[in-house]
Amino acid sequence: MTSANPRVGLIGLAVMGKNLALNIADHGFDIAVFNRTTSVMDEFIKENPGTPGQLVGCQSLKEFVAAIARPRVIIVLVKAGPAVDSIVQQLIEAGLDADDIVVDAGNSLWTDTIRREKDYAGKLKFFGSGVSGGELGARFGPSLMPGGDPKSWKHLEPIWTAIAAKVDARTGQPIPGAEPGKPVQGGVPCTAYLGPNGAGHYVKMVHNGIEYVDMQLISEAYFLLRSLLGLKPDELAEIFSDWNQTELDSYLIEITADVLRQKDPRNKKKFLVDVILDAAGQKGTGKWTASNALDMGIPANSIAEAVFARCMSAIKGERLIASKKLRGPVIKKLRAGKAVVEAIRQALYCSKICAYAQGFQLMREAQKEYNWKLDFGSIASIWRGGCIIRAKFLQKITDAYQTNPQLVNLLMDPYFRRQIQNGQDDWRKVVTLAANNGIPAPAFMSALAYYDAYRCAVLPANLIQAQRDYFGAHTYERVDSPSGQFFHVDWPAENRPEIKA
Ligand code: NBP
Repeated sequence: MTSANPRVGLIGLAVMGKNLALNIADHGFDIAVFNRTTSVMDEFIKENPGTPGQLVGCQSLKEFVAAIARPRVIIVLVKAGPAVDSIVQQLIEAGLDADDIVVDAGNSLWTDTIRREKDYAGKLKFFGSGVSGGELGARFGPSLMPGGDPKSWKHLEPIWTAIAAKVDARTGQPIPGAEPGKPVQGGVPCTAYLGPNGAGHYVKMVHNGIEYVDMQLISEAYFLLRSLLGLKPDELAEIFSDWNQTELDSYLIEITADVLRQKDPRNKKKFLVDVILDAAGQKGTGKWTASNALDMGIPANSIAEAVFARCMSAIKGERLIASKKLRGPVIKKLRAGKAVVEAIRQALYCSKICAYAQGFQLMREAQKEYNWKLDFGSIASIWRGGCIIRAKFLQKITDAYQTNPQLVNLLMDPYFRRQIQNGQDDWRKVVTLAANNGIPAPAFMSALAYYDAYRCAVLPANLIQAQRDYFGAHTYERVDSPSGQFFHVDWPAENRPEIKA
């Protein structure tokens, strides 16, 4: 017999579910757990005795539903997609009440969350929440991005606030040091209610889109340093460690230094990075972000470029053949010196600012489309700890949106304007170096193109409009007539009159 009295349950004991369940139990919440393959659950219970809150293993969903006090808060962490609907359907059959809250904490597509909230209305309260931070984040403090009915949030809030990563209220820096059974006390939790229906999953998707660019930019910096300076991985690790003491201070830079120091477990004379195949995988959230940018007509070109860069990496066989046939310049090695390293650091920082600017532009557009009221300062602040893109400079983004909640683009914030002003000469030099030496740096280049296009009062789209009118009578607006008036010329005959369309 158990003395436990869970108000919360969790379904799906893979990497994320196991760790999140332990995190919840560490904070004193009794928690019922279930996994489709029940042996996984049995093993999990056996391996984890003595958490402050009790883990109650359940052999069936009926038993699981019966074990939780009402209104139930049930966290689902199964593979995103049809498995979520399958589980919800089974929960309904197992006796869930209309007041029970089902929190989909996986990487679900935000439109699925909007649909599910409607589909299950009256049967249960469906709620979406992004969770970021991978295995360790889930265990000791993730960044949590909840969206759904505000009344449901009231039930989830105490749990989410307790288990989220914490940052120092004054500096915004993550508070380290959580360990099993001893969660961090104090600090500001990296979670906040973001808005109704799909808002949480949308923000999580954009987080992942930014994560794709962040990783691509770091890999391009690594590749340039390596190709131009001929440095070895452990020497590069030192550079990344140094960069982690600057504005680039972030989880991804920190782990890059670790990765570069790692020796091959099969052959200690080699570095692991040198024996890892250069073909990057992806699970789809970057692609969702890029295709949503295309759907909404928002220029998030670096996010798209980062997805395409993974696609390019994946066609390794074709690249191998092409590498023997297609010619480019011979790389002119440079002498390793502070100036080149600093230029690449600046290029990385300026490009990173553009990538975040694009991500926030996307969220700004989405909130119009879905009638959300996203608080961008709050979003940046809950990304300061726990998640994969956690970084010191997120505090600056929080500051920018707190100073001006109507900020149109991050590039227009005085701090970020100054940063790009300081770094852009180096950024341009690095992009030139990459082009002249034939070293691919698509995210650096696309970020610079984004910056230059955004600051350009006149783009060559006038010519595009003329071409469109020529071949398809698509009409154009004139710079000397009010906006919304359209004209057409009967091309190509000379001196044909302009017709108001
Ligand atoms: P996976 O995404 O690998 O899913 C495995 C879990 O889903 C197992 O518990 C499995 O049960 C269960 N499952 C599947 Br598959 N199909 C099911 C079905 N039809 N009915 C019931 N259960 C089913 O696990 P994960 O990597 O822990 O991720 C969980 C969620 O969190 C995903 O949405 C993921 O995208 C998201 N996420 C993952 C990370 C990460 O770093 N891994 C980070 C952030 C978010 P079984 O044991 O019976 O097969």
